[in-house]
Amino acid sequence: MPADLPRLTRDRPAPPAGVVHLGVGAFFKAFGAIWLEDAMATSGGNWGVVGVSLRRPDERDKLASQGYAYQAVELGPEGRQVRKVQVLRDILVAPEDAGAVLSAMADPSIRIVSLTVTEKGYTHSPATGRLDFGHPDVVHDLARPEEPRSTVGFLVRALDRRRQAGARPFTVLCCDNLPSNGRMLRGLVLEFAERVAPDLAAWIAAEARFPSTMVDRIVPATTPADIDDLARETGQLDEGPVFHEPFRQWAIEDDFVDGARPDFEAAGAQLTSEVEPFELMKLRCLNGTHSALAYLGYLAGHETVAQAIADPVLGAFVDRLWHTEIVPSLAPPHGVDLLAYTAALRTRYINPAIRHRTWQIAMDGSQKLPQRILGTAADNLAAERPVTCLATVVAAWMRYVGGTDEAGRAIDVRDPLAGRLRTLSEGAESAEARADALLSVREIFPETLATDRRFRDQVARSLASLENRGVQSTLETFQ
Ligand code: CS2
Repeated sequence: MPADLPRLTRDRPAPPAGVVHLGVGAFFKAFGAIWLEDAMATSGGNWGVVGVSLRRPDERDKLASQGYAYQAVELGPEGRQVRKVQVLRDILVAPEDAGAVLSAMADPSIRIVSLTVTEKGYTHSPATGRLDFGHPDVVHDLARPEEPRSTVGFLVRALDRRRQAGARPFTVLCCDNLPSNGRMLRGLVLEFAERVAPDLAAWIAAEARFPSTMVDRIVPATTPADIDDLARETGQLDEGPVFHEPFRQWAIEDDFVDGARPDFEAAGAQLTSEVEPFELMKLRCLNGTHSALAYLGYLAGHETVAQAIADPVLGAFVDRLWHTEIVPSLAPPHGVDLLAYTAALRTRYINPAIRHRTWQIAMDGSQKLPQRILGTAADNLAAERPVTCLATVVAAWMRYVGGTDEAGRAIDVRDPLAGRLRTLSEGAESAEARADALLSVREIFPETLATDRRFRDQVARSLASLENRGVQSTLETFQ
């Protein structure tokens, strides 16, 4: 990297703050931040963003010396488009100063606290959607509410400060890939608040708002090579660029405290009273097949989604998964043709400019499988529809968390339950025993699903086949 390149700078001041965003990472920078900027460009408003990193200082360290401006690079089939995003005002790092984060959230000029903290950031049990009171961060935050560590701990304490100050609450805008994400987060916040003080819980239940949303844009992690290439191309060093596909979709339940929100509609978002059909469609059709391509693709030696979907055997498997098991489980949102939707997904996956690593998507499977794969399987079983492909995705995940790929190389499995999953996998003497051992993890698999013979037997069969014959020949039997 030529060290003498000038640093990217801001060319206009950030708008006054109206949003605190928890979890400043590539997805927020390429999605929420851009919608906010677009909404302000058309309709005005003070919706500048104070970002919060709940874990590491990296994002602040990269962006501080460029005034929190960065570039968003759209990677289309016909080339790239670079845009400077200037909506971020600051980034606070929670472990360095939890008090500063709480003060920002308690400031009455903040009307929205939005979140992209990933599935595991909610300290809940993925199978039940209830708060995990045994989680070390939840235990900590109940004991020391002034110095929270968890997302839920921050939300409850900040809302409490506003209540005590006689201020209005903020709207909590969840932007993670969880089913009924706003409603679920409201439940977690109320469970926690109930333990702190029942009257606080009652105030939050009555006054705060937690709209559910469906968010969609593919944004792979930025690599050092991406940063170097962009610097060479633009002649400026930007340490925090993001790279994303052209497509974006945001369906938002129109339920904000005092109706205070940016004009998202002007920027093309869908404000609706019924967001659930959008969420289910996206989680099952997109994220479900993303996870399928991640586990099967990684095991078969494919580095990216574009490579995996281009593999004829994997591509045919994903088509079958959509058409015979996912689409039949869904009631489409009004006016949406699900076959056109899945065809468009295929085109998005194939975009070779997007290097979305299967390894990245494979992360945190224990937190992702329930809403991406298992809900679909449970619905299909209840309606006597097939689960063969869905069970095979679960088997591929089991093979993956075992920690060795088909060429005998170690897999760097990242998952909050990684250690336990590995132990269960290694302790079992056959594929069948391994399937049963992993199906017994109740944070992931509800008992009714895990003990359903139709599902359990297919998982065991597919796992045995993946172990003995590999991905390619296992999937060939589906053709
Ligand atoms: C992906 C998502 O990493 C993952 O698990 O499935 O981040 C996916 O790219 C987005 O949800 C697309 O909107």
